[in-house]
Amino acid sequence: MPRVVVLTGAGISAESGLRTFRDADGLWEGHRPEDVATPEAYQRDPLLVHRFYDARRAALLGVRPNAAHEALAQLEAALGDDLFLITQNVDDLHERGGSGRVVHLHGELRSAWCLACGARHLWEGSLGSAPPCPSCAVRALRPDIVWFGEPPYWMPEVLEAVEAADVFCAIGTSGLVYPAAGLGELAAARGARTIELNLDASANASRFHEVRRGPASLLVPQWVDEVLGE
Ligand code: BV8
Repeated sequence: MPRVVVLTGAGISAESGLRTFRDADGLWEGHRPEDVATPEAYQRDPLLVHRFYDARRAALLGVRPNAAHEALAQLEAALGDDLFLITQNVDDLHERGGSGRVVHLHGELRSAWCLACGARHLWEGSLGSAPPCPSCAVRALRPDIVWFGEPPYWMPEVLEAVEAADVFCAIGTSGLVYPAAGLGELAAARGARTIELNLDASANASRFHEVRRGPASLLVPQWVDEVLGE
C-alpha cells in the first residue's frame, strides 16, 4: 500500500456548516480572523479573542462531519499507519467522522492550555469566563490554538511523514499559511505524487502534479476509492 499524507484545511469542513477563513466577507465581528488569531491580540484584548474561540467551540455542537471526513476515516481503516492525516483545522470533525489519528498542526478548539502550569485539558465550554485550571486552579487558561507567529505543533513528525510520502493530497486549503502551505512542494521534492482537491484555485495549485476542482464531499470519496483500488 502507498504511504499517503493528507493535509486538510477549512474547506473540508465548509459543507458541514463551519465558516472558512476566507469566506466571502472573511470578517468576524468586524475583525479579520488573522487579526484575532495572534498572541498580540490576546495580550491586547483577551476577552475579544476568547469570544472568537468560545463562539467557534460552541458552533461545533451544531455541525456534523460530512462525506469527506468519513472517506478519510475509511482510508485510515484501510491504510492504518501508512496514512498520516494532518489538519490545519481546529474543529473535531475528523475525529467525529471516524479518524483515529489526527495531527492538529494548529491546535484544537476543544483543548485549553494553562499558562500557569502548562497543563492541557479537554475543554467544551467557555474560556472567556476565566475558569480555574483543573490542575493548578490558576485562572490562566488560553485557547490551545497555534496563533500567527507561534510555532505549529508536531512539525518534526510532520516533516518526517511528508519526506517519506508516496502520495501527498491537500484538501480544502487556500495554501496561504506557512509552513503548512509548503508541505506539498516538500513532498514533491522527495518524489511524492501530489494532488490538490479544492473548490477554487489555491495559491499554490500550480505546484501540484494534479488539481481537481469541486466540493470535498464529492472529490474526497472519489479519490479515496481510487487510492484503495490501486
Ligand atoms: C510560524 C489556527 C514560526 C487559528 C491558523 C510572510 C511570508 C510567509 C510567511 C509568513 C510571513 N509573515 C508571517 C509568516 C508566517 C505565518 C504565515 O504563513 N502568514 C501568512 C498569512 C503569510 N505563519 C505563522 O505564523 C505560523 N507560525 O510561522 O511560526 C515560528 C517557528 C518557530 C518558533 C516561533 C515561530 C503559524 C500559522 C498558524 C496560524 N493559525 N489557524 C484558528 O483557526 O483560529 S491559520 C488558519 O488559516 C488555518 O489554520 C490555515 O492554516 C490557514 C488558512 O486557512 P485554510 O484552512 O486554508 O482556509 P481558507 O479559508 O484560507 O481556505 C479555504 C479553502 O477551501 C479555499 O481554497 C476554498 O476554495 C476551499 N473550499 C471552500 N469550500 C470548499 C473548499 N474546498 C473543497 N470543498 C468545499 N466545499
